Amino acid sequence: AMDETQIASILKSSELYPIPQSVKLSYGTAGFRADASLLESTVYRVGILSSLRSLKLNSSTVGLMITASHNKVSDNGVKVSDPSGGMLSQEWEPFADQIANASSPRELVSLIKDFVEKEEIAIEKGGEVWLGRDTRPSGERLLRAAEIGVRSVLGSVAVDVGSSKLVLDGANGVGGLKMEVLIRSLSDIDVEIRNTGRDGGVLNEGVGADFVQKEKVVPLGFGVKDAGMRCASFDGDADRLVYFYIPSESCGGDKVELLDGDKILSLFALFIKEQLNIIGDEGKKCRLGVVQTAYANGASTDYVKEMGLEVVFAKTGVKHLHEKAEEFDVGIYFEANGHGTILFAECFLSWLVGKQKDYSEGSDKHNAVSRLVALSNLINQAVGDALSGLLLVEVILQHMGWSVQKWNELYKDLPSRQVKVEVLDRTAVVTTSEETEALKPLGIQDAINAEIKKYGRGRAFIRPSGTEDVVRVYAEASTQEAADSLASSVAQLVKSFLEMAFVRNIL
Ligand code: G16
Repeated sequence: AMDETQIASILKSSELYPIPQSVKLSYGTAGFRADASLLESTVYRVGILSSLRSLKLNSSTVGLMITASHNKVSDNGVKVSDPSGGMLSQEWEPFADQIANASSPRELVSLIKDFVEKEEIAIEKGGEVWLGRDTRPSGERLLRAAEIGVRSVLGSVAVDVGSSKLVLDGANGVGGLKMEVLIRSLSDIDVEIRNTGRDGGVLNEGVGADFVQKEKVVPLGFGVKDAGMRCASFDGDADRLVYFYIPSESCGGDKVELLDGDKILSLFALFIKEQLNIIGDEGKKCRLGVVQTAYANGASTDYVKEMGLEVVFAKTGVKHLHEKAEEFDVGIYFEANGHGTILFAECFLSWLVGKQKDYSEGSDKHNAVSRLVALSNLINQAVGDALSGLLLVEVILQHMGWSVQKWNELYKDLPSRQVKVEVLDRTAVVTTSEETEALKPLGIQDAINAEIKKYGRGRAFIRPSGTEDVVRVYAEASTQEAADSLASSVAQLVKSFLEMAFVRNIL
């Protein structure tokens, strides 16, 4: 049966897709077909149906295809296929008709509720629906509606099996402009670039990777119309990269689901580890390691450790991470802010190239080795850059058949908060080499520790910025409210300890 949260989720998302007046739709010869402008609410509802169908069949994969086949381009349609690949069981067609024509969110929910009970569907397990579309211009918008429908059945995942469009925020900087040039020579990736600076937008103002990562809100030029889309942000000089998407439940709010440098690192680590596993015993000998900073979300560190990888910590600043990553055969480093890359040791790379000759072409091992060699050529091993990082994320997602949402599920970030404190003299703060503890001002670390103790999974540190006149505070805890409160009490400590230190200096 459906619980309150589930009901609320469908009620909320269905508000986004009101049914057009005076249309009567029926699941015909090949699903629903109509003028594309009438179909958003229908496709959204078929998304819900597809999740239920998957759940009914023990979470097997169900397909949802958006096409009006031979009909004119302004038409579109939606049909569902069962896990066998054949058409949706005809027994479900009457239910499809009923929900497609439900006149209000309440009626929709009540039809779904009755059906779930009648069919004895265990709705809490989570289903899986693969989405596809043809080349019709209305396809993308409808695919978004289908995705929202699928996910409004909580726990269900929608996998976009086409190479769907990426929307890039260029931070009104140099990266967006260069990306425009780069994508002209790429056929396998579809990118729409916004905030190129040409429309008068200001560099890094309300846009860009730093803004999105720190504030966790949508950059200018993005909004609820982009809900569910795979989006990415560069920073002003295009050496940072973060991904994000606007959750469908946001209904006009400005919050984003952020996939930061830690998530990018985790995706890269997973992919490389998989290739090494395919290579077998010899591959497993490779020393694959990860370098993070104190800013790394605790959940990401746990995730890579569980994968069996070695994790070391470095001081903020890519130059410090780079140095430590060089100690591995394959060293992946990323700052949470999206700065990072992957380094291949010379001798390991020549070993890989040698193996490429040993293994027979087309074999699994040959493919795995070739993927790693290609990766080493694609990624910028000098210091990393957002363009090559983005291309690598895109190929891995395509290789896995993953949506940005599926990628985001690798682990769930612990809630965190970063704030900066303007101080008279930031050099009064001196930290240990990994920046996790403050050595000066004397006594401040004990005071911070006492605050941390008050919170479940609490963690916090302070460090003087290396780029502006502030002291930075990072806090993490089991809820967002707790992380916010820990950050603000540590910020308060910074203020009072630094004022005292300043006064003492003058006296
Ligand atoms: C620079 C470094 C980054 C570092 C950041 C930290 O970023 O290149 O590796 O994470 O500074 O800044 P702060 O010390 O102020 O916290 P960017 O993007 O400004 O070159």
